[in-house]
Amino acid sequence: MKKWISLFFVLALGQISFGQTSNGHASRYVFSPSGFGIEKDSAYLNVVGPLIDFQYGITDNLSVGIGTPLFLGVYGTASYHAQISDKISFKTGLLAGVPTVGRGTFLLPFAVGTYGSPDNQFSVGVGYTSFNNDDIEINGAALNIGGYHKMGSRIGIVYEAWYLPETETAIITPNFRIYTNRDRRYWNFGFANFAQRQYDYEYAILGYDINGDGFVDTQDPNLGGLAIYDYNNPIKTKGSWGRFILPTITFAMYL
Ligand SMILES: [Ca+2]
Repeated sequence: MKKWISLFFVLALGQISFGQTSNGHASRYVFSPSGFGIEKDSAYLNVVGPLIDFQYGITDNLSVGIGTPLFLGVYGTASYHAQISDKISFKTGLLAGVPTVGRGTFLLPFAVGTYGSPDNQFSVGVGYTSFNNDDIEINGAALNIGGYHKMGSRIGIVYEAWYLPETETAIITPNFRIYTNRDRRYWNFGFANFAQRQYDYEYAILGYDINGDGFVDTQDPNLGGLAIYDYNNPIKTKGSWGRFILPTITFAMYL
């Protein structure tokens, strides 16, 4: 993954071009970014449920942001974006955060490439999530795709999907996006489908406890008694997808 990210860096730095244009809310799907950026001095607030995020364009190629997930922590972001060719845009950045209470760090370096125009675009992104505190350490790749397709002057379809290979978790969220002119808000109405691979475990039978002292007395099931399993050696058997679906309303508001 790190190799890929450095490769993207090299590709981007080698082909910097200016004159990035964007219209509408082209730089962001629901949560994930696109390769398009926001213009200099442009700012917006992105509200995804309990996650509140503020982004500001320092120059036409550099953006910074600050955000909080559920007020459990606070993070800062910095990203660089460039238009590489007529149809290809690129963004790379870092999200780094700390919890509000206790010690720990959260890091998410990411890179995303986008094909298309602000009105009709598709992105592929890679990231590496790293969460560490005194108790937990979670590290792993994060792969995502996203897209936006304009359907009318005030409506479009926006979607994104994530896959975290480490935990075999997938998130898919399709939405309608509606623009309200008066308050300059981009509303996303849709649902989020969370799916995680889960496994059933089987345990080998060690034997049967006839006198109820917790120890195996016999291997013969015909003698009665309680089955004692080898809980220390579970055998992973078939997998299935555990899933749940939530309706979602999110919005971005330009300031
Ligand atoms: Ca016994």
